[in-house]
Amino acid sequence: MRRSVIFYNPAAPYFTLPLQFLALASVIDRTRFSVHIIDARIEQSPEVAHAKLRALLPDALCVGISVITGTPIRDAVAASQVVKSADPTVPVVWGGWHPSILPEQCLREGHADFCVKGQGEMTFLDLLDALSTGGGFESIEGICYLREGLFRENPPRKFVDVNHFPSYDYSLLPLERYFALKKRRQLDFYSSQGCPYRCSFCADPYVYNRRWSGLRESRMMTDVFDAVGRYDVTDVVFQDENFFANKSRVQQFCQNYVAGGMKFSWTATSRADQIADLSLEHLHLALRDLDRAAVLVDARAARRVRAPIARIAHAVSIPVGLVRVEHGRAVVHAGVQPVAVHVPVAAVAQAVPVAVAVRVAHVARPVVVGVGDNGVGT
Ligand code: B12
Ligand code: SF4
Repeated sequence: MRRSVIFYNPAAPYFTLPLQFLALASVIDRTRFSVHIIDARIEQSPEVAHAKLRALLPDALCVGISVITGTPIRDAVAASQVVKSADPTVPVVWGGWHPSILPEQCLREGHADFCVKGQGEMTFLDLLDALSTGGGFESIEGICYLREGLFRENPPRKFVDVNHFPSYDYSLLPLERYFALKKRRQLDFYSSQGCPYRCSFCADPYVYNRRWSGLRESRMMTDVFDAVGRYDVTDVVFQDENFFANKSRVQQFCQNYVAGGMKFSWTATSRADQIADLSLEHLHLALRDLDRAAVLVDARAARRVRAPIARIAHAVSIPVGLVRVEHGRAVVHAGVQPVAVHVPVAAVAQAVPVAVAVRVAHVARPVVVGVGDNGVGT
């Protein structure tokens, strides 16, 4: 009988697709293991998600929980406790950004049996092998665990080029439910992993050690355009840490987007200086369908980015607003043409010094650029 691998996404008020589970599921041999994804975000309540989790435990080889720092930790802990109280023999694996940064703390709190650090695909595959065959864990790169109270951190796993991984199987998710909750047919897509920069406020340099790898243009194009057509998608959100890290990849994507007469809108994040460094020709190409744009910037970086923003505004002949985030509040910057912006209040409250995305109201093709307190950002 196939054992089940259960993935659990803790409750949080967002409806972003759980791409991490599509990434992990893409490498799992599903003739050996059956994969179940429970996303507490799309369930009526965490309790309903916990009931689903409990019901799946009898066949479970392990439960993988994805954890980012902040409020989702509360339900990550609750879900781990559900597993431990229903069947303490089922191993709980925590992966994602938070356990990648603080694995010892996560393990010592007693909620996880294993933490997976960084890129999860190959590490999780090895862990599944060991769990299903009763093999040892000492040789599995990228995992941490406790043995007789001692924290064991195995050597790090070598970062794998994302082109080695299969395409995501979006049919593993109830996409229509996500579209309904998002109120648009918006698809999240991950076209690259890691980031070559090291902004002081960011988790990326710790987790990916400044490595970056992106899908080759041809693969990216096929995967994105295929998903858009198959699921009748109107908006694509690239959830890459740094979509623009490789300029020629982006240029080719834009060219094919235009040549293919694509109609979907797309959003991606970039370091502000990557945008500011674009040639005028490429700025025009990138921003050609915009009717306005906004740059959200930490107050301390406002002065430094004013000149590049003025240059962008001049080049594209559209209103470009600069929104300062000051003491947790968004302020439309004087002297720059104001635009109507909707900044998610919760995001702004946490935005100092981290830059966050801004959605520009009534914009056909929104551009989203953020800047951190050291003049750079995502
Ligand atoms: C989508 C997103 C959001 C969405 C939804 C967040 C959510 N809670 O789901 C929104 C816009 C709401 C958001 C908000 C915030 N976010 Co955010 N967000 C992202 C983003 C851009 C994409 C996530 C994604 O889909 N990744 C794609 C998947 C494939 O990658 P992955 O999750 O890393 O998964 C891989 C590995 O981590 C691992 N893995 C992951 N889970 C698991 C589980 C198991 C069992 C295993 C084995 C492995 C594993 O394997 C996967 C494949 O390699 C990431 C950056 C990024 N690119 O990851 C930031 C990121 C997660 N966000 C971050 C931050 C800081 C925030 C905010 C605090 C920002 C702010 N100041 O307001 C808020 C609040 C978030 C919260 N605490 O609830 C940080 C988190 C750092 C941390 N310590 O956890 C990140 C990493 C950005 C960064 N570079 O610093 N965010
Ligand atoms: S903030 Fe953005 S550009 Fe800076 S290190 Fe993080 S992902 Fe890279």
